[in-house]
Amino acid sequence: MNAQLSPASTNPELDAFWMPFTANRQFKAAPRLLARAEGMYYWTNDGREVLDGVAGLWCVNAGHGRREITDAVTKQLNTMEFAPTFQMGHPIAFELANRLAKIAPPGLDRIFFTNSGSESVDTALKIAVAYHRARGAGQRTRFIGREKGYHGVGFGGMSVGGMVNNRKFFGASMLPGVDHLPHTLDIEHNAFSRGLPQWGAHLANELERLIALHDASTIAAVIVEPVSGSAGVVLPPAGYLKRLREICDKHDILLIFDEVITGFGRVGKPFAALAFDVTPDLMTTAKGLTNGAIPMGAVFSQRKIYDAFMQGPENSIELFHGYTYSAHPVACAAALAALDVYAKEGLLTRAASLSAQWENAMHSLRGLPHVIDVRNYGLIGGVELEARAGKPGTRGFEIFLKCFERGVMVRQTGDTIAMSPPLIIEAKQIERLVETLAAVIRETA
Ligand code: PXG
Repeated sequence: MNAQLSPASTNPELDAFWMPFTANRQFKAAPRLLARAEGMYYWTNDGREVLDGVAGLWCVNAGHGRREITDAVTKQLNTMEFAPTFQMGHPIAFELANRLAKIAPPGLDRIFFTNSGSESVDTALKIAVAYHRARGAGQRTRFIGREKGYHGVGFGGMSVGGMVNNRKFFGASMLPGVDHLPHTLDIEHNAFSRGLPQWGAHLANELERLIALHDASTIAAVIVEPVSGSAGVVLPPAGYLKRLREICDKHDILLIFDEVITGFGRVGKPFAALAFDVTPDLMTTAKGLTNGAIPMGAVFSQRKIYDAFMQGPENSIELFHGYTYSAHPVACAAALAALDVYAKEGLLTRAASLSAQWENAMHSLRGLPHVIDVRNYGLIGGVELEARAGKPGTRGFEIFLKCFERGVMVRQTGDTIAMSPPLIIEAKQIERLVETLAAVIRETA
């Protein structure tokens, strides 16, 4: 193929980096470059201060530039930059797993390390299938995901995910045998709910329908985010997750919570499973695990699942799965230091004490032009705007851009603005975040 090359761009030094989940041409024509970060703030390459309303990308839970993490990483790099964990080990990998087991939801005390949320999801899906096989139910290979779900970008995560744009470009290149629950976003019934919506627990009963269709004996696991972030902040109706748990138990189906964004304090407890008092069989995490400083993910597993693999000859590998960088020593050091900071500053529960103020701040946006819903839980907020006729997403993008110009970083998904600030945020900064967003919403009306 001798395709035509793209035309010369205005910023050729930006051309080589094919940016992820980005409108590359638009970005490169008017780049937004971040150069430095400290505490609650970024600074752009031209020195402007920007309040971080999204913890980087839902990951910098303890705020930016934490010396404790920098020092731990530096020390580890100077001591041992890499060590394999296939048929070998190094002490802080075990130390980290033990530390995580202590803050985990009940029973989830076996930890498998990955390098990202996407890898955590694919790992959990594989563990689910291999678990059933290990106990003689090898026909259980189906997964049930949910519409609007986001579980990363691996083939597994994409297949159980339910965001149309993340799927449609890849056609039928999906895992076979996946079905989806309906999503739980219902603005008609639940607009402007404070915290969890009261309507919609019955949507969990749709799982019974899917089980009746496929038969329980073919289904390995159900995977959901307790709170969806990427789809624009979708909350579980009160009682919904408990109902999912009951149905999974009844049919011997594993329940996987994808806690990549809800993990490590975002919802006022260390994990959403604890906040909602519903314990999954497997739990995927990443992001806040290292405060975003070094890539790392972890899958938390019920002990019964781990134990099911520990059979057969003792010299046989029980799970043929892992990554070169599973439990990378530098990532382990970063995670241990992040956990220390979280513990010392009470950050894994701080969102609970801020959530009333956060909720009021979010709901103060009600009544502004085109605001059709406000959703909040813990330190998560979503503001949904009416789409412009024939131009979905343009209003949301304009608001995102204008907020950035005014020194506040938010996230935009379609016409929803999502916020998830570092858990160190102070009252004044919540005010600034919301006041800026309000001004921009008025201006864009
Ligand atoms: N599961 C969930 C629930 C996530 O939110 C992933 C898996 C994948 O993680 P990795 O580390 O592979 O990217 C995610 C990622 C947003 C946004 O703006 C959210 C994510 C990533 C990028 C942007 O909402 N979540």
